[in-house]
Amino acid sequence: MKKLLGILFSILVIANASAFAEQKVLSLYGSAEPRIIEKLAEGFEKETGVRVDWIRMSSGETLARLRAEKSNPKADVWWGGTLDPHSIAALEGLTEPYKPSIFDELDPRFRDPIGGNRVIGVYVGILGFSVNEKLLKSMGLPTPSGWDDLLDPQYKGLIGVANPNTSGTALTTLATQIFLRGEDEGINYMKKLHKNIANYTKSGVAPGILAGRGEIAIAIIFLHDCIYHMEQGYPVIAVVPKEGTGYEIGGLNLIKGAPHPQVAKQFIDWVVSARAMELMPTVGSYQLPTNTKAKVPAVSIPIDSVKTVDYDFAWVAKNGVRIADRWTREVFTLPR
Ligand code: S7P
Repeated sequence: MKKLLGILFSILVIANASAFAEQKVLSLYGSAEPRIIEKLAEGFEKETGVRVDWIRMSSGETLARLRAEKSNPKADVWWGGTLDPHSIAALEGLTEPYKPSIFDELDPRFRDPIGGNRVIGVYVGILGFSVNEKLLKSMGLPTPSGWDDLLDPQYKGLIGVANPNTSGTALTTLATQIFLRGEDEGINYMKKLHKNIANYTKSGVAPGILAGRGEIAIAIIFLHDCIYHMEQGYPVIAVVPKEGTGYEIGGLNLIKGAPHPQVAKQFIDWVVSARAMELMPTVGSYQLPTNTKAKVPAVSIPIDSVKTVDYDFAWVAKNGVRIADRWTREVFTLPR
């Protein structure tokens, strides 16, 4: 009898242990397109059995959420979205440095942009214009080839970009003008551009959809999103601004006080692997992978083929909140 009870007890312990293992959960905030986050969540679940609960928010929105949850963090990892709001979060002590186990596989130019493994770089994307040429032609208007062209009054009400307070794409746009012209001239440029803006969206990619539908003619977005929209049949083309342009590094962060720190580190180690990065183009996500072993999608625009501004990620980490605030006070409030 004693023996039988012993066996029953062991069975119960094993059953409990496996039930516990099945319940492992990762809480993920993602700031790239939902289809990409979903694909990565599925991939991780398949390999590890860990359930991934994820939410998609724009980069600036996620930063605001982390600030609000500082004393009681709800999420473990923040993956994707532009680096700048990730870096601001790191400087504000909302995240923790973590060096992935396969750090050496990541491209040294992009893996640790602000130093100290405070934000890990997971992909690279080039900023530019998604242009609905058909619409412009029907209006007898030329295709713009650079930033200065966008200031021409002929494009009044035809240009879309997001709001830099919510969108990492838009903060990249603002910082790009500052790196091209200096801070005051960059703000002046944004004031002039403001006159031609149809509307400011919350999410960075939204103006691309509006251009695809012909609701506006020119969207300032990342060009990998434009390439995806072209594949979806929208009549848009990708334009790299001739004066030079900005670029993003996609961010990856371990959230300070993460409820599931071990699983969080396991996810971070996995999501920087070549096999995880190669999942992205399977759902039309054509950023350049930072893992040097990952295949680069054939349709992606190589960063070395583009004239880029000297984008200082450490500077934006320190000044991003201030310049977005300046934009709100000095640009957004102006009449159009
Ligand atoms: O997923 C595509 C992508 O362009 O979206 C991110 C972008 O920042 C969108 O978020 P925001 O709304 O914050 O602008 C990019 O990181 C990513 O490449």
